[in-house]
Amino acid sequence: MPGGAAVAEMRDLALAAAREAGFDLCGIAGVAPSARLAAFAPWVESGQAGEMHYLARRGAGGRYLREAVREAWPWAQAVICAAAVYNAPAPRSLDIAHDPARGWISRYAWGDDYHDCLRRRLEQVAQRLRQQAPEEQFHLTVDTAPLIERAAAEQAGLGWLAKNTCLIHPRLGSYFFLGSIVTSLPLAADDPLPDRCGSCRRCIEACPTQALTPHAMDASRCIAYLNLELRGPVPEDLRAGMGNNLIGCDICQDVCPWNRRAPVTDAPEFQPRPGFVAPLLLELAALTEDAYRERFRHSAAKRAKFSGLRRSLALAMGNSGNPAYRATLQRWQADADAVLAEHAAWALAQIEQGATA
Ligand code: B12
Ligand code: SF4
Ligand code: SF4
Repeated sequence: MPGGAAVAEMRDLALAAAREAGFDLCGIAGVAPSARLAAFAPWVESGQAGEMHYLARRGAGGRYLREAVREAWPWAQAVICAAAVYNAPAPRSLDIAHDPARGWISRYAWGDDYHDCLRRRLEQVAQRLRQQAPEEQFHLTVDTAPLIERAAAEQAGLGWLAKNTCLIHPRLGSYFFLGSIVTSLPLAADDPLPDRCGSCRRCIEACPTQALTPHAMDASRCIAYLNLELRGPVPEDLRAGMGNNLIGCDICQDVCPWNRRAPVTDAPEFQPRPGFVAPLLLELAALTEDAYRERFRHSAAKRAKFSGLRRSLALAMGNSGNPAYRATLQRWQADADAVLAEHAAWALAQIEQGATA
């Protein structure tokens, strides 16, 4: 293990390499137990993770892997946390929420799949560190490892864990991704930033499915869970709240005052692909499965899968109340996909109710 001065140099190297790789922020978190991590077990045990069973994976000793960084990486001494802005200059979801012709794909999914983009950048950082300390361990992750990345990034001084549960940076807002490198290097940790939500509650009040309480989310009610993670039927009491959201949901970030002047990125990989900003419902509904695969190749939006997208399209059509969707919904009502057929029937009932009201 390198000594004091050498470790300080490695810290500087990590921060400089992150900047050169295109990250907007980088900081270092320690791996000691924390109040944030202690909040994980009660959260997952109360069922708020819904069907995201991967979140509840346990280590050999029976504890949740996410409960402590060293559960998954016993050799860990620090976490290098980096952030990349994905905000692009285009409208907010609420600007088109009442357009019956259009649906909403979340901002984070407009460009190329962030998992690949951030991983490439993290690889550049790790490569520089490995050259200087080939005997040390470096585990790179964007989402997939059992690390609560926002809790680590909060400790690394990248922002505060806000009431909408997003990490917000006072200059960048919250439209940024996180990537992390768990390392055996004993890098000195940064200081966290203060919470600046104050008395604001806009996100909590704007959430259409009442998924938020201050600093905590019942993910089983979150629209991003319902349209990206949940595979079966959407609970009926949450369908109307989904509005026209097809992939993810931006509402609690779009209403946040810290995003009002959030900077945009010029990174080519995060610029909106044609047809991703506020797409026409009928245009997406006409995609065959092959055309769907082509359209969403290398996009984070493909997590919804063809069946999930059509299920959300049916709900968006029903929620619009627009009779123009009758023909598509009638066809889907007879579809071999039983979940789609049932959602199409629900949507048709909404349109008929609207027509007779
Ligand atoms: C599962 C998951 C989801 C789920 C569940 C979200 C959730 N809140 O858990 C769903 C599908 C709903 C989701 C939605 C979104 N996600 Co997501 N998601 C993840 C993932 C893979 C795991 C998160 C996790 O472990 N959750 C478990 C819960 C317990 O953790 P937590 O929400 O962070 O909770 C912490 C707080 O509650 C806090 N806490 C507890 N008590 C208290 C008390 C106080 C006072 C305070 C201050 C804090 C606090 O500590 C908890 C940890 O114990 C992470 C990547 C990762 N590996 O971390 C990305 C991640 C969190 N998601 C991300 C993004 C971008 C999104 C979306 C914006 C995508 C979209 N547009 O639809 C939305 C945002 C919704 C929102 N308001 O958070 C980013 C967040 C970036 C940021 N700036 O915050 C991450 C980090 C992915 C990445 N690599 O960039 N996501
Ligand atoms: S992403 Fe949407 S549904 Fe989820 S908590 Fe935020 S506003 Fe609510
Ligand atoms: S909308 Fe208000 S309460 Fe919610 S995250 Fe933003 S500042 Fe915090």
